[in-house]
Amino acid sequence: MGEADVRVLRELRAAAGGIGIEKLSSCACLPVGETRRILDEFREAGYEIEHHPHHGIRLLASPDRLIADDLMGRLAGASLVRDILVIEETASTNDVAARLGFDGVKEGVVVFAESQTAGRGRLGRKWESEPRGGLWFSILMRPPQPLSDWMRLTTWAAVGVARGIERVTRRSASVKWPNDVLLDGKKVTGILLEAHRPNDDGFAVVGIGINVNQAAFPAELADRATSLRIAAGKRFERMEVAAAVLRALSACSQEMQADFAGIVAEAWRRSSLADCHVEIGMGEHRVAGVAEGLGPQGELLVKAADGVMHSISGGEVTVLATRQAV
Ligand code: BT5
Repeated sequence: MGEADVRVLRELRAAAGGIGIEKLSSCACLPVGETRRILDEFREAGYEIEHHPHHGIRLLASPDRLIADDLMGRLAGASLVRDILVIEETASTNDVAARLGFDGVKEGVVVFAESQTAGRGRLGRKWESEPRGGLWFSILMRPPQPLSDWMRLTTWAAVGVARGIERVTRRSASVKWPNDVLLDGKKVTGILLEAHRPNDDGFAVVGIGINVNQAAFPAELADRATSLRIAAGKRFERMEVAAAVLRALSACSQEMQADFAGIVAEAWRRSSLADCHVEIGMGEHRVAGVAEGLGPQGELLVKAADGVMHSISGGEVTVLATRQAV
């Protein structure tokens, strides 16, 4: 897909009610014949395009396939994203992004895969990545801040994804510390932050898995996982979800530079943990107490029964009792 194709798509989307071929061509700065040829190519590629005698040309649906140029064309102003790669199948998009990082590629590349054969969560856990069922992607970043600040990226990603999901579903999304986004109390997104420091010029890979159109999950996940489709009762165009999420992440990234405390405050407002009695497992180590807030880097503040405040930077949270029950 070239620049002209992206322009035609953009004009078609802007004119949702339909547009005549002459107007479409002039808006896209193309001769009419060239526009017609591009429209034919789109139809062959799976875009549903109607040519109505009164309304003119209308884009009815885009293919259920991620197309890098189409996605990029929907991201005007999203400064976070410099380039998009779409791979049909790979083991894990985090590995692909890490390879780019080791090769010295600049930050801002987003790697999507339609299918992951070894999608993973934290501690090597399996991440279910149904082919074309969701959005499986990784963002290559080179944060200028010291390594100790990089954990902020998980909070940033959780807030950005929650905002993007809300925008497309119109349902409120919560954040479960540290790396989950929930709809209706069930996990719809998992985030995997991996830091690489081959030398002083290190990089971070933020891996994000968003369940979009799955109708069901394997039995062991069925009561804990959800998709946008299950939560909202309809299918979503995955590129539209991807664009909304990347735009939200980009806006959040700018806010984060100026005011990370604001992002942390939003993560806490969205948190399903506020004032809950929780237990955090960190390997063999466990801390129990009341979740009282998030610290300046996004760490969870838990007040134990002996009054000691613990600041925890990662782990597995179990809610022992909700606010009402404490
Ligand atoms: C996570 O780990 O939630 C991070 C998941 C990150 C996935 C993305 S996809 C793109 C990129 N490439 C990768 O290889 N990974 C990233 P954690 O908090 O450890 O949660 C893992 C647990 O979530 C599993 O043990 C399951 O219980 C559950 N789970 C697995 N697949 C799921 C899914 N599709 N939806 C909801 N929950 C799932």
